[in-house]
Amino acid sequence: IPAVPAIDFSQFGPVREEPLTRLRKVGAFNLHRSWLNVPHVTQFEEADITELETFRKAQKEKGVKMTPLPFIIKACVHALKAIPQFNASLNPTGDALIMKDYFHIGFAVDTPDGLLVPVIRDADKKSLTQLAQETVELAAKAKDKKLSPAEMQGACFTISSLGSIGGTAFTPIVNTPEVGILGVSKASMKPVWNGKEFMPRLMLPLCLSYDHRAINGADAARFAAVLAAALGDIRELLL
Ligand code: CAO
Repeated sequence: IPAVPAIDFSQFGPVREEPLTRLRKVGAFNLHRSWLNVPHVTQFEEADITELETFRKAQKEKGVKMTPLPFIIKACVHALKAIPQFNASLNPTGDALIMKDYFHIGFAVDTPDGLLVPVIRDADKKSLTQLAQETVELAAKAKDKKLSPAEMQGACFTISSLGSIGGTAFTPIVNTPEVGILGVSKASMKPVWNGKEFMPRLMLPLCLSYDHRAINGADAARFAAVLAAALGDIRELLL
């Protein structure tokens, strides 16, 4: 790769040098490695979460703190079961897929020192309430630098939710050796045509990046559609 030339920025104005934390250095290395190794494609989708939001708010009124994240984790498990190519890793020689029969889901947590990705083990065996509690506990541990190495290993698929901050879409980088990552942006009210009229619906932007060596575009479009359908009608998750 052509090197970026070193520049003395002080010739343009005052500067300060701030060393990167160890975590940010490790993160930068992993992101760069993935960016260089993986042919990335990002599939965009929108989920109508109007009904989900009504249910979530009702739970909140009963005292259960629940953001959209536990619903998204459940929907991802549902989609991984429906399209198992996403629950896989390429073997080291790149000529076979290692299919996984477990469902561990990582989620990105923004901490002052950098990005951490704690992992919810066996997310398929956990209720929404358990997932809600566990995400809150793991995010708090990440922010307090108390995650053990085991709590950051073994993910099948990662979720990066920037929805509480904003944005309409972004293109997340796959957390190799996983083959897919779901970016979630901020839900917003939009006029949606129901065949007769425009209705105000709460729409959640989904951005699914994937390793195009392991997954073809049609499967990615199916995965995103399954996710959107499950978030649009959470009864799908009972099937
Ligand atoms: N759209 C609209 N609102 C959303 C939303 C979305 N997609 N996602 C969350 N919100 C709301 C929540 O519902 C909550 O509001 P209420 O209290 O009214 O319910 C509020 O935003 C704050 O949510 P939160 O941030 O406390 O919780 P979370 O479960 O959404 O996220 C965590 C937890 C750990 C994922 C988040 O704190 C975080 O660190 N996100 C950053 C991840 C990141 O940096 N990714 C980039 C990786 S690539 O560089």
